[in-house]
Amino acid sequence: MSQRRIPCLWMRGGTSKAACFLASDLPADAKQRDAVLLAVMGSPDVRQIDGIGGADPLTSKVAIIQRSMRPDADVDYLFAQVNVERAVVDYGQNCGNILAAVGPLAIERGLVPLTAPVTQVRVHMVNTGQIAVAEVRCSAEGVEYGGEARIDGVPGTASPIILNFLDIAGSTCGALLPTGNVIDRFDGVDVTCIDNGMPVILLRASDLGISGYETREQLDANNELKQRLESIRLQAGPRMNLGDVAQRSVPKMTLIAEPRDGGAITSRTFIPHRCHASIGVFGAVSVASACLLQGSVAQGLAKVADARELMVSVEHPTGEFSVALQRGDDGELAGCGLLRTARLLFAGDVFIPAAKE
Ligand code: NQM
Repeated sequence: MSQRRIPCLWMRGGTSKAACFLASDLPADAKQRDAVLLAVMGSPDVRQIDGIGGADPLTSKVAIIQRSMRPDADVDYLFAQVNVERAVVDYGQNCGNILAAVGPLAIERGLVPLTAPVTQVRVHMVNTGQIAVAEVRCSAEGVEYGGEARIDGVPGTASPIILNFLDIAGSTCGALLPTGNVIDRFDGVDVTCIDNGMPVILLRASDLGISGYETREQLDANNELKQRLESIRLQAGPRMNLGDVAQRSVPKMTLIAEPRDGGAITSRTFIPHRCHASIGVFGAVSVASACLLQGSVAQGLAKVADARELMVSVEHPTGEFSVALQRGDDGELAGCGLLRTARLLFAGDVFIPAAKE
């Protein structure tokens, strides 16, 4: 049987990797598009052996872009999380790591005119409806990928990409505190449910009988812990306005403990069934935001300054993630920004069996 070829860029964005497409190169019909994306990644299969996915949720991602019709945006970015083990493609979450690749991607694909030394790309994040502004370093020849910026979870250095977010509170759940409470209790465990760019449930690691400093591998091997987290997640999902979350990749589950490397808080995040090697971008923003909330489960553990402009460093299994937060006149969260890097890894065509369309 013949195969079909689809133009594709394979990119690292922050600490994740994605297959990146122009919307016009994929089927317009959602069901057909999902079948194509599953075939591209090689899902469902724990090894994704018949596709280009890396057998890990962090490398089984897709970015789909097109020129935006919105006056306040240059490109539309639709993120898809392709499940590794199940034939599920989830559009119900955003991904801030892959967002870091979207600015360079839009320039590579000619959707945004190149300006040196910095090209600003206004990205409409279709999954959640907000705008992010990316600053991408460029020369007259194109995107500058090399540079001196370092992010934990990625070896070496690369060109800095600055991401600024305007209004991401309640991105998916409709409110920063979707249950209306700063603390809820499920299965006898106190949690804080928050959405500042990503629906996240924070829990104190000690309340679940662990330290919060375990490795990703230790936590992934702890089936009893994973069952307890899933039970809480399934109960909290509907209360966070997410409906039945059994098949969804949100909310994420973040176990927190006191910082021990000079940061504001220590985190271990399940996304939602496997432990993250570091932490997601919007996941980190939501965790950092919870550290500022009076009465959240982070209170008493988090070490944060009482300032209008502050950096909140979220420690994770492979380092830390710094989130710049601003408070408005009323003391409420007013904006945030952060630094990522990205790299174009491969440009070409990805092949899928013709029958998968
Ligand atoms: O939270 C993983 C990642 C992500 C998502 C996840 C992300 C974010 O590390 O914005 O970046 O939480 O599923 O790429």
